[in-house]
Amino acid sequence: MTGHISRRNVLLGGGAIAVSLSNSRKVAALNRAIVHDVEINRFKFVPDHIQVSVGDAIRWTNNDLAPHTATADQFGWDTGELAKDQSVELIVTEGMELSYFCAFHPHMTASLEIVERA
Ligand SMILES: [Cu+2]
Repeated sequence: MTGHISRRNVLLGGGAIAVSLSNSRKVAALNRAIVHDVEINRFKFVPDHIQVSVGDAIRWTNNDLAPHTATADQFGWDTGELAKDQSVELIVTEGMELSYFCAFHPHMTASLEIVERA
């Protein structure tokens, strides 16, 4: 199963989904997908800007004692509350909002950039 995105904790549009493997094209896409890690350290998203491609996953991990979220500026997607040491993955979709913040600490901001896969 190496190369596959974890099916656990995958969020899309705020609801849990199972990654569909219903046809070989999707399987091929998933096999090339990358997981991008964003750590939350001392009330900052690290890194605060990442380049991703559609089909990739972004995994936020909260290393702080305080709870945090990664929430799109217009609320189009949201990790929900992350407690200390908790991680959540979200799949990158076309047209998803690119700027986000922490709903508990709005001064915490970060952004995504969607690029064609090399
Ligand atoms: Cu926060």
